[in-house]
Amino acid sequence: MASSLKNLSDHDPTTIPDGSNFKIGIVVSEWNEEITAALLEGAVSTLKKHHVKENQIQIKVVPGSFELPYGARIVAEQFTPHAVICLGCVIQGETRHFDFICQGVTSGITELNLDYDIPFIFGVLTTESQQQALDRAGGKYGNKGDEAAVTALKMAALRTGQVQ
Ligand code: DLZ
Repeated sequence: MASSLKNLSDHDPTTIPDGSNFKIGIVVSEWNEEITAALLEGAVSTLKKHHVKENQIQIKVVPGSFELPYGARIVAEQFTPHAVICLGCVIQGETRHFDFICQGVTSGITELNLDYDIPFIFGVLTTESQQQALDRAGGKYGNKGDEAAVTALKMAALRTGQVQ
């Protein structure tokens, strides 16, 4: 059966801005590390593919997705990047903790976007199972880390007036 789900890594390379002159911050959470490490790998390799050099990427690690907004603020203030990518993975458990973490990280990242003149990218998987997360972290639906990196480059270009 054909799936209507988008592969998160499918992009037209001609529409992706060159990253040579961008500094990109990444904040990644330790919870569900198997998944978040794959998101990080996807994000970094996509940035490098589009000419962001290693010394133009700053990576900070936080304990859980709930801490991503604070970590992103620290990266924004200390590294003055053109964009900050937030990577995490929240998997539904038996309690409502999932809802509160998702709500906290979503509104936290939204507020950062409005408070700073820097785009903060939402690269957080919110899934019902570990398998759904694996499918989106280098599995059959691509890698949300790639997608977040492409979004960061597009938003950095928008911010600096380089939009095609
Ligand atoms: C506590 C918790 C739980 C239950 N689940 C997740 C999760 O699936 N993904 C995630 O990134 N973090 C989880 N956390 C940790 C919270 O994000 C946070 O680190 C703690 O509540 C401490 O503030």
